[in-house]
Amino acid sequence: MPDEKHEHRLPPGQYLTRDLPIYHVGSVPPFAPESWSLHLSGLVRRELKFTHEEFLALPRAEVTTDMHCVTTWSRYDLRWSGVLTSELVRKCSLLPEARYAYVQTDGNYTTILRVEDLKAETSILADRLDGAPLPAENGFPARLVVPHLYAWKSAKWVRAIEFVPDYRPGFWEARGYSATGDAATEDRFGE
Ligand SMILES: Nc1nc2c(c(=O)[nH]1)N[C@H]1C(S)=C(S)[C@@H](COP(=O)(O)O)O[C@H]1N2
Ligand SMILES: [Mo]
Repeated sequence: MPDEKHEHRLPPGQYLTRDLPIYHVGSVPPFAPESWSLHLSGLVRRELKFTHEEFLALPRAEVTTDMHCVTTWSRYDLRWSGVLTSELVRKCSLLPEARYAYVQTDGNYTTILRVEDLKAETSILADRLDGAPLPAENGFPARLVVPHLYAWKSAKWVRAIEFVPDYRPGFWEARGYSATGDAATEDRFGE
C-alpha cells in the first residue's frame, strides 16, 4: 500500500493488529433462518421487511475496509460483501426529518448512527467476509460495517434499523461513548 497514505490510514491513538479480535457484549445469538427478518422503519416513505431469502436476493456489492475499535486496535483490509446501506436507504426512501438510524440486533445490542454514515459509499450490511460466509461470531447473517466510525457502531446480528429525527443513545452511547464516533478525529466519548 502507498506509504504516503499510511500515517493518515491509522487513526490517532490506534495500534495495528493482524488478526480480527472478536468483540461483543453477551453471547453469540442463534440464527433461525425461518423466523429471521430485517426491518427498516420509522421516518420512511416505504417501510420494508425482508425475509432471509429476500435479503439474499438484494443487489450485492463488495468493499475492502479497515476496522477501528475504540479499545484501540485497528485491523486493515477486511473484504466484506453484502448489501450497501446506501441501497437500503434508497429503497425505503427517507423522509427529510430522518437524521439518525437507530439499530437493533439479536442479543439486544443497540447503536445509533447519522443517516449520512449509512449513505457513505463504503458502508455495508455484510454477510460475507474475505470470500466466505461471515462467521456467526462476526455477525452472521447480517452485520453493519461503517468503517470510518469506531466499530461499536458496526452492529453485528442486525435485525432492525429505525430512522428517527433525534439522537437517542444505544448500548455504548448510554455508557459514555460518542453519538458520532468518528475514528479519524478520535471522537471516542460523548459529552
Ligand atoms: N450486536 C453487537 N454488535 C457489535 C458489538 C456487540 O457487542 N454486539 N460490539 C461492537 C464492537 S465494540 C466491535 S469492536 C465490533 C467487533 O467486530 P468483530 O467481533 O467482528 O471483530 O463489533 C461491534 N458490533
Ligand atoms: Mo469495539
